[in-house]
This record gives sequence, structure tokens and C-alpha cells, in this order.
Amino acid sequence: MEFNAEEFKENLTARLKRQYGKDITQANAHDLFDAVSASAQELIMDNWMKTRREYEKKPTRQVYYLSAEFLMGRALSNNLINTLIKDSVVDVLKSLNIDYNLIEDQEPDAGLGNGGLGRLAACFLDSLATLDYPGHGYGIRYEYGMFEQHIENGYQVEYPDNWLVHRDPWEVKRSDLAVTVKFGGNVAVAKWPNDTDRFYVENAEEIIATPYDMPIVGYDTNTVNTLRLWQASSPNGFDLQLFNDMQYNRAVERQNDAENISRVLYPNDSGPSGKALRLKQQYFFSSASLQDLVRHFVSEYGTDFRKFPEYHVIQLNDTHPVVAIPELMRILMDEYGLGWDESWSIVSKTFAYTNHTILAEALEKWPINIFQGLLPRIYQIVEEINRRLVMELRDKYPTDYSKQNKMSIINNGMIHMAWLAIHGCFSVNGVAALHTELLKTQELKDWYDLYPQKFNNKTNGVTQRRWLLCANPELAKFITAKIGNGWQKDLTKLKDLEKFADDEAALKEFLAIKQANKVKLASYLKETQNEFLDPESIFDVQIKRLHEYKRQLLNVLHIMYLYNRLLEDPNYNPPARTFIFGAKAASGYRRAKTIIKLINTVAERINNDRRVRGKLRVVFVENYRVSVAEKLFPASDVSEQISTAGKEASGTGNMKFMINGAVTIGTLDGANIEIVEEAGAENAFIFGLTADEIIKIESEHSYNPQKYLERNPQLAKVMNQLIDGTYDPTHQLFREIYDSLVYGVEGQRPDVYYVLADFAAYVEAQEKVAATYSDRMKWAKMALLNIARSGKFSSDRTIEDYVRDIWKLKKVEVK
Ligand code: 26Q
Repeated sequence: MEFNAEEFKENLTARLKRQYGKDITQANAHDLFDAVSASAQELIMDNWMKTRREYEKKPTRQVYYLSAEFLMGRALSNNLINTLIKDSVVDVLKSLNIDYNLIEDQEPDAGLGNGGLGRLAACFLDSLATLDYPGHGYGIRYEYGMFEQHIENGYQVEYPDNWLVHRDPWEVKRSDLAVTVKFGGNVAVAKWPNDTDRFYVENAEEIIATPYDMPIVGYDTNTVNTLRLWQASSPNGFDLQLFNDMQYNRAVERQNDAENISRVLYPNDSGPSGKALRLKQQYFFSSASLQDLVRHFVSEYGTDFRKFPEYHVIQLNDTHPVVAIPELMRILMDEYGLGWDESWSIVSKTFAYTNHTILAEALEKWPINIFQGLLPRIYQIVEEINRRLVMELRDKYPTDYSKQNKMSIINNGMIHMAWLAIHGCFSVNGVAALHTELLKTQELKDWYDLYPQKFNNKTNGVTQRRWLLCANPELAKFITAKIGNGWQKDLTKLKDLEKFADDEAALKEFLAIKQANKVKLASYLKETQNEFLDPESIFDVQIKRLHEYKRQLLNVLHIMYLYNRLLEDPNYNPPARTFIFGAKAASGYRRAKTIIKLINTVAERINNDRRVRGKLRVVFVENYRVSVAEKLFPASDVSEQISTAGKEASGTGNMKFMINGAVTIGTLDGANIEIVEEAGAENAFIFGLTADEIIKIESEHSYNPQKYLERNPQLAKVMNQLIDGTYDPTHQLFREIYDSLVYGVEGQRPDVYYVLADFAAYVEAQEKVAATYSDRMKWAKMALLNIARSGKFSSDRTIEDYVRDIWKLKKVEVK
């Protein structure tokens, strides 16, 4: 991209004057953020238009990534880096006496996702554009994203994330492309000209879906793809009649009800919550996206829809957009008059489904009454899809009624969205090797037996542009100095760093960079939450959503154990450690919230105990989010990846740690397995039960957590401290946690996630971490080899895998 410093300066000043009536000296940091971003957006605009034109020039197969979540984080630095103008912009601002860092910090995170699944979608968009593939995102423009987390008295308290208080300089509203989405009503029948039945919905509630586009800027290329987010509104403004009758609330009711659809991101605990508004969100953006695609197709190619699957592949990010499958059936049949078979043949060549979880309770099901009430015509279509599926199943398994039943999409008054996805898609993929194996042999075994050719693995990845180049510029510079450029677009190039594994000078340089990042993090946490961190200590970090299966509890129990040990044994002198947590608990997830309270309670006790000062500290980072993650990964020494084996589908934070030179302590779960495969077992600390061992224990019903307490007095002591007043004078706060581990509560088995079973092995692995860290050069070598061998975990590799096996796209270069 051409960059002219003078022009940029003029543009910036003109904009400040036009928009804010201020000159450079009067503008505040936020004004400047907005004006710098808008000026950058204007530079991006040319390539955005060119890219669109290039894709329209001739029929182009494109992928559409339908996702209820896009966890984009901040855009300014990313866009400046991807267009290669960051340094020049920083210089221009410096010449105006403006500190770029202050401006950057004004940008709110686009936190339109819960965690891994949403951030994966964002990394994929970056890789698609960077690799010159025509691929775009479709989602929801939530007015409120992931809630803001405050810690009050050790408890999580949620506040709304009002990320749109100021205008978003990156979005472009496209009112001209608005579509209508219908809810409720009843199905009626008319006739097509050829006298066949034509179904339509009457008396429906109509909602307007208006798209807002965000540019997705590829790195060092002209390609700029699009993330299109839909906003809901009412076609009937407010009711003037009611207003004149002074019924002010009722006057805006319809408007509010409509706008509620895109009001707020749902948290991911809710399990089988069956919230009608959540289903409305899903249909809202799925329907709007498909209408958008079909309208565009018809205007370009007419109504011969046999070409539709040639030009479109639609990737469904988990079950959240699966209602798009019957929606495309509806559009083809009810709006264009195609027959069932013709429509199904098109639909079943168009969609592909990614599964992100093996937790059975997390598979989405909708109660028939909610579904049918909101989407009567879609329900009919799902019924017909299911009727035909069940006929196939009877044919294939004539005597196995149990199987026919289990695999029925509609069963026990519920609609199983994963079943609908597997049946309606030509591809079903898991997100790490183990995860896909478990889907094939356990959770989705019946479906794998029916459709083995559909199943495939696509191990997740992360974009090195955001997670290394942007987040850790010093390490990026070090890497380029050692091995040259090229790794930015081909992460396997990092392999060349291996030759520095025994180069003492290089290792010292690496350690100095890590140290500087730790100092930076310490000063950030001092500033934001008045927390003291000793950068000389090991930064041992667990940052991810709070979930029992992720086992933050195992981490805390180990900290409580370490604390006991330090107090009991004055000769015990491990290297100083700072345990850092960042985690949001879904607002309705009681036990997760209690675990946050426990972490903060333990932190408070330990951090105020002089006897362990300089040896042990615990820090809970408030409101963990993408922009904070960008400060945490570069400053981490130890990466905590300690989920119960078999439960974490992949993990992607594990990869972000790896490319930033942190060493993993973890279980053989998700992508951890592939990480140690690449890094070498000697460069990680692996512990605990394997997925196979756990499957065996579960099939034998042989797990008895109490036996671990009897055998391990230190564990028994720690457990007892949950309820003996050590941390809580009431003895009650953490009793629920204790009971769930030892006895099982609410009909659950005790210790469902094998915390007590893995405790001793975890302690042992942590001792190895401490011993290894004491030899700084050995540690530096391990960290460097992790970086050197992280090439596989670029989302560029993941995208190439999707392109080769599922999407079959060709690169389109934009001149
Ligand atoms: C479902 C129904 C109702 C309300 C919310 C939800 C919901 C929302 C979000 C369910 C799940 C999610 C998010 C899941 C998620 O982030 N999964 C993670 O996906 C990553 C990317 O593949 C994996 O690396 C992680 O292992 C997986 O936990």
C-alpha cells in the first residue's frame, strides 16, 4: 500500500476539524483514535473495492463462514501492521507529538464472542485474506458483546459491554442491502403456476436485518475481505398513536422487541437453556445471510440454482447457524419453486459443519414447541428432512430400533441441531486429532458408521500476525534478525530458529525480551488494578474461560499445597512464582463463580502473608479479553493447559503461548497432544490420566476419589482447608466445591473431572517445572525450541487444510 506521510497528516487534521471541530492540540486521545482509524480505513477502502470487483469479475467460488461469534478484539494495530504502514503512522504521530500507544488503548475490543470458538473465527478471517482466498464472515452485530467483568470482594460481577458508545470507525452500514426475516405466524398454501403447492407464512412478525461490513485486511497483500454483521430493527417505527395516548413504553415496545434480537451475546454455559431469544438470534443471522447470498446469486447468474454449490461453500461454526440448512431449503422451494429433491441436492452439497465440543450436555437441542412457534415453516421442513432420514435408517438398520430412535433429528420433543448438521452437510470436522477420533469412536459413533466419508479433522491454528507480530514486536524483531522475513506468511520457517538452540548469546537475547515483556505486564497490572508482580519470578499463566473441565481448580489446589509446603518447610526454596489467572465465568454458572471467589480468596491470603513474600504470589487479572491476552501471552513463562483428558476439543491459547516462547505444563488433551508431538516431549511437562484411561475408568465405573485423599495426606490437608476455616471463617463458601469433589452433588458422580486423580501427578510436574526453570539456559532452550517448532499451529496451515479438503477454493490475486 502506498503511504504518503504528508497526505496522511492532512487527512487526519481535516478529519479532526470536520468531525470534532478541533485541531491537533485540542483533540483528546479518543478523537485521535477515531480520526487515525478513519484515515487508515480510507486507505484500506481502495483495496476493499478492488477485491470485491475482482471476485465479481468472473464466477468465483467463495467460502462463507457463518458464526454466532467473531471475537475480533482491536483492529487499529492489526490493520496498520497488515497494510505494512504501522511504523510510518507511528512516525507521523510522533512528529505531531502524539504517542501512538495512548491512541491504541482508546479502542474498545470488539468482544463479539465467548472464547475459543469466536477467536478461531477471527483468526480464520485473517488467514483467508492473507492467503488471498475469497472468504467472508457472516454474524451478528451485537450491541453488547462479552460482559465486562469486575471483581468485587473476590466475586465476579458483570457489567454490560457497551463497545459501541462511540461510533465504530471500521464498520460501514449498508442500508441498501437490508433484508426481512420473519418469525411466528402460520403456514398457508397457495399454488404455483404449474399447480403445485406453494407454502408461505402469513401473520408473521417481520424484522429488518441491516448489514454492517468490516474490512478484513490481509497481511502484505491487496486482498481485503468482508465480515458482514447483521443488526435487527423493526420495520414499523414507534407507534405514534400510543405515544399520543401517553403510553410511552408501549409506543416503543415493538421497536425494542425487534432490536433485542441483536442486543447481546449469550454466554456459553447455559447448556440446554432453550432460550427463545437465542434461537431467534440464530435464525435471524442465518436467514439474513442466506437471503443475501441467494439474492446476489440470482442477480449474477439467474435462477439456475444447480450452480449454487459450485460458487458457494458455507462453513457452519458449530450448531449455532445450523438452522441455515432448512432455511436454504425454504428459500429454494417457497421462493423459487424448486422441488424437494432438487433443493436437497443443492443444500447437501453446500454446507459443511465444524464441531467444537465433546461435552454431550453442550450439544444444542431445541424444544419442538419453541422451535415450531418461532419458525413454523422451518419446522415443517425439518420434519420432512427427518421423515426421509428415518426412512433411510429403517432401510439400513431394519431391526435396530434403538439406533433409528437415537439418530432421529426429532426425538423426545427436541430437535437435535448436531444431527441435522451431520445429515445435511457434506463434511463434518473436529478441531484436533484426538477430538476428531473421539467424535468418530464415541460421541458421534453412530453417525460416523452411517457417513464415514463426511468425517475429517482440521486441527485449529492461530494467526501469527496478531499473536506474534502485533502482540510481541520485540520477539518478532528478534526472529527476523535471526532467520529473516518470511515467517509472517509461512510459520514453518520458524524451524530455522532451531540452530540457535545452543547459542548462548541468542538465548540470552530471548530471555531479555521475555523479561522486558514481563516488566511491561507488571507495570500494566500495577496501573490497572494496583497489583504488584515481581518480574524476576516465574510467570505461570492460566487464561481461558472458567469451566470445570478446564480445571482452574486443580491449579488453585496446587497453589494451596505450595503455600502449605513453604510454611512447613523453611528449607524448601523453589524459584519464586507468580500464578496468574484470567477467566470469565458465564453469569449463570454458579460453581464457576465460586471457583473465581476461591482463587481470589487464596490470592488475598497468600499475597498478604509476609512469610511467603518474594516466593509466591497469585494474581487474578480482571476482565480478561483479547487486548489483555495480547499483553499476557508475550509475558508468560509457563502455559497451563490442564483440562481433563478428552474434554478440551482443541484449545488455541496453548498455541498462542507456544509461539510466544512459554513452556507448556499440560495433559494429553486436545491440541496439546500435537503440540508436544511437534515440540518434543522433552520440551514440555506432561502429566495425568490419558483420554483412553479415563474412558476405561468410566466404562468400569471404578473411580473412587476418596482413595486419593486417603493416600495423600497433603491433598487431604488442602481439601480440608476448603472447609475448615483456613480461607473462609463461615466454613460454607467452598463446601459445595468440596462436596462435588468428594461426594458428588445434585445427582452427579463425585469429581467428574478427575481433579483428585490427577493432583499428585500435577504436583510432580510442577516440581519439574521449578527445577528446570532454575537452569535459565536450559529453560531458554526449551522455550526457543517451542517457538521453532510451532509452525504447524498457524491458522494459515489450518485454512490450507480446509481449502484442500473441504472448500476447494482458488487463490484470487488482487492487483
Ligand atoms: C450454546 C447455546 C446457547 C448459548 C450459548 C452457546 C454456546 C456459545 C459458545 C456454546 C459454545 C460456545 C463456545 C464454544 C467454544 O468456544 N469452544 C471452543 O472452541 C475452540 C475452537 O475450536 C476450541 O479450541 C476449544 O477447545 C473449545 O472449547
